[in-house]
Amino acid sequence: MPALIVCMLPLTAMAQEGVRITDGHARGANPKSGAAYMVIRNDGDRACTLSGVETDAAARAELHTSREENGLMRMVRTGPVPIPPGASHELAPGRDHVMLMGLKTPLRDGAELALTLDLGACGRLDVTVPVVNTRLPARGD
Ligand SMILES: [Cu+2]
Repeated sequence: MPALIVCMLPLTAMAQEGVRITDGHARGANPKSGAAYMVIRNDGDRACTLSGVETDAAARAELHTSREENGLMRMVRTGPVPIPPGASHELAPGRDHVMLMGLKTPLRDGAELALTLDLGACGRLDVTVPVVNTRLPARGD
């Protein structure tokens, strides 16, 4: 029996080696949409590329960035985002973020949001972030 477990573990363990997230949180903008934020740190020796995000919690999850145009904050799709070894990339209000569209249920404080990050050559990373609606940003999404 122990041999079987040893054989199965590396598949998932290797995909995530050296990559971790900190400061993850999410909040709703309205009942149908919201955003998720986190710092993705690459402590491995492989070049990672944040290429996409998936979730069962919403119809769509996209990588967005916020930028100012003519005095207005606008959101546009972004990515893929390179995260070289030793680097980190911040998804934060008013900057890059995971946009959630078509939420199946509104994001309520205390709930947890499960996401899968597609990190290119670094594989896929399952993360869970808490919903904190009161953590309001300065501007944008
Ligand atoms: Cu957005």
